[in-house]
Amino acid sequence: MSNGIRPTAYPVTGYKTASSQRGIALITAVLITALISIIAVTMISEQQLDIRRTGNILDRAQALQFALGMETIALLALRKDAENNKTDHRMEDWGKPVQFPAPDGAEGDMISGRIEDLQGRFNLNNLVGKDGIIDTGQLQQFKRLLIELDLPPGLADRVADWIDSDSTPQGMDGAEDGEYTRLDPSYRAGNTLLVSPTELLLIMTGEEYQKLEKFIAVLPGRKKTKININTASREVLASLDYVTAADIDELLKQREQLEKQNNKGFDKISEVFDLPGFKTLKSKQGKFEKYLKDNCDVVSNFFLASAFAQFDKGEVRLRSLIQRTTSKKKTHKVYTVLRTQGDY
Ligand SMILES: [Ca+2]
Ligand SMILES: [Ca+2]
Repeated sequence: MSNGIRPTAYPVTGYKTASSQRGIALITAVLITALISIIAVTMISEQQLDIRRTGNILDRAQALQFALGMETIALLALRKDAENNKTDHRMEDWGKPVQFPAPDGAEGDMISGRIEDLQGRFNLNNLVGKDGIIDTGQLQQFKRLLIELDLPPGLADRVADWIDSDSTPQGMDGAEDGEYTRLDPSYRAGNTLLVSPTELLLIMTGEEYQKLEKFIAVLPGRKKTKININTASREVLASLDYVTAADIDELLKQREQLEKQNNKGFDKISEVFDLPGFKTLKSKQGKFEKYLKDNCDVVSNFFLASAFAQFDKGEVRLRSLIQRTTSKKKTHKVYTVLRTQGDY
């Protein structure tokens, strides 16, 4: 019986071996196919990621070119303005925001831009004179501006100390290296002109900075700049010496009337003396006329152009500090002093 089983048993075993080998081969083939598929899918998705990344870079590069184009439009607008008139006010073409669709962009892609007069703000670099010493008149004016904005006036001493050349704290509230080197991480005072208003974040709190930033500028050069009474805010005008809140109300009322009825601002600083409050100041305060002429003007040389461009997935926010120098021979120069992406 057993002999009868054996012969049949061998071929069965032999058949089983061949079949399992084929099975292993099949599984191996399936595994290799699966592995190749996984590799292929990974490669494709990585490639797609690369394509998307490159696309984003290209979109951003395109958006930057649009923003730079917007800056050029600002330069041209300011040059044209200098050719046409000798004053700067809020009704002029350069002050009007512009916006148009991005050429060849996706639906809704926009390029927009606006120009602000930086001489409508208080120039922090005025706090220190050419000799590196604090200008007390400017320091007092900045203190008045801080009070207008419900900020501690002592901040003015700290900012002046940051810019002045010595290392002696100004008054009770000043701060020099001694205070900043005790911090962790420690740093030193700038002891030179400010380049960006954001440097104030090293001097004051973020909250204080946010309250102040719209009213201040940091303009290049040691030459004292004047405030343009045609573009300055109420707060900045109220920081001037001698004037009362009622005087500023009068000035703003007159300015608004000129803007609405005549589409212009004050043509000359002396026009302000015709206003009753200012006429009184002029007659009673001997130094007032000179003070106003030394500190204020109706024309500006420094502007901030802000551009925003969106092109598909690329977005660029560009801020350019523009300087304009005018001459009687009509060879006006308008150029970009500083360009930053993000905050001014
Ligand atoms: Ca003008
Ligand atoms: Ca100092």
